[in-house]
Amino acid sequence: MELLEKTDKTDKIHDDLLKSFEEKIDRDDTIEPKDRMPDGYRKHLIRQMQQHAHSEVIGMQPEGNWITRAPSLRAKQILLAKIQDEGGHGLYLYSAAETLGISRDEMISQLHSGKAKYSNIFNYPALTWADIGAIGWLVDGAAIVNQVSLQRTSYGPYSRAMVRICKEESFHQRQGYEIMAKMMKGTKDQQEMARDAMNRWWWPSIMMFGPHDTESPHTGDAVKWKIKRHSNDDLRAKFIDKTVQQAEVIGLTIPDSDLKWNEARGHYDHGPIDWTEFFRVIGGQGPCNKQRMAHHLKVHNDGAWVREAAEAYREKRDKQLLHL
Ligand code: BYC
Repeated sequence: MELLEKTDKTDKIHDDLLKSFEEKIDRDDTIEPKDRMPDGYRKHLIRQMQQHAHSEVIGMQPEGNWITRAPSLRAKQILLAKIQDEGGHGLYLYSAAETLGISRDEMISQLHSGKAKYSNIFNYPALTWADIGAIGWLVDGAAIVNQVSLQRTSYGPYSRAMVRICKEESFHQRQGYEIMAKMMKGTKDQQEMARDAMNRWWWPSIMMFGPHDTESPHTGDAVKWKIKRHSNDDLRAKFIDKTVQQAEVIGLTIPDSDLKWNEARGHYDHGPIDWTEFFRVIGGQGPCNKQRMAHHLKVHNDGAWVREAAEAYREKRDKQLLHL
């Protein structure tokens, strides 16, 4: 009886907490780190936010490959600033994810073990300077559409990180578009390079939004908890609609013969996406997965002394503060 009463009481507390969480979600209040939240909500966010943070940091690699080969000092300065921004985005997101009770070490170790994912797109190589244009225009362009929607996500720290990130992303998208526009006005070889980059980056970019809604296992909970404000397919359609027009302006053709305006839907219809390729790439078998992870691991290990020094400094400062 004693035990039963206790359980009833515990159940009641649990129900009340769940009710107050759900009411906050219904009112469009943000959920903050010290608020009680269902375990599933916390786990869902830890998975998505760390995937997002890892994407920002791994995404520095294909672009970093071109810093020493940028065609002008201006282009090099812009590229450096952009890559530095991506590192900063990773830091905002790791810090925001830490508020959910996971440490940065644990996130990095999940990345290294393959338990945590990062965006499919960063497993493709940046072969020419036009690829830097395509990454800025298409990859950042797709990321912005997703991130503008995430500005209204229900978890406060994630939402606020997105607001800061979006301000920087629009500059990234423009720098990529500018490179592509310039190349399309250049020599025949430069135009060919731009077309080749467009052809290679288009399909992986539209895969960035994730599987179709009917095949997306996490969308149900994400929409219920207002983590996602728009579905994968809605965001993909938004990106395609605006990018088709931008491509036309600079004389590039989207490599999809099925692409057609659908008056009834108010969106472009597109051809079938190769999901076998998508799952192969996110499963570790893309063209650059091994290289990306080996590089991350090496730099992480090389940087161990920096973390140790920072930790020793923190301990020393904490001791000094205690004696004040
Ligand atoms: N890549 O049920 P679903 C940047 C996985 S960086 C890899 O739809 P969800 C930049 C998904 O994780 C910013 N995996 O999942 C940086 C799940 O597998 P698990 C990039 C993907 O979470 C440098 C399974 O497929 N943006 O801008 O509801 C230079 C089923 O999917 C992907 C982000 O990281 C993918 N594309 O929705 C330039 C966005 N898609 O976890 C630029 C943050 C799906 O069960 N993430 N999967 O093993 C999100 O918004 C959401 O997680 C997604 C997927 C829309 C991607």
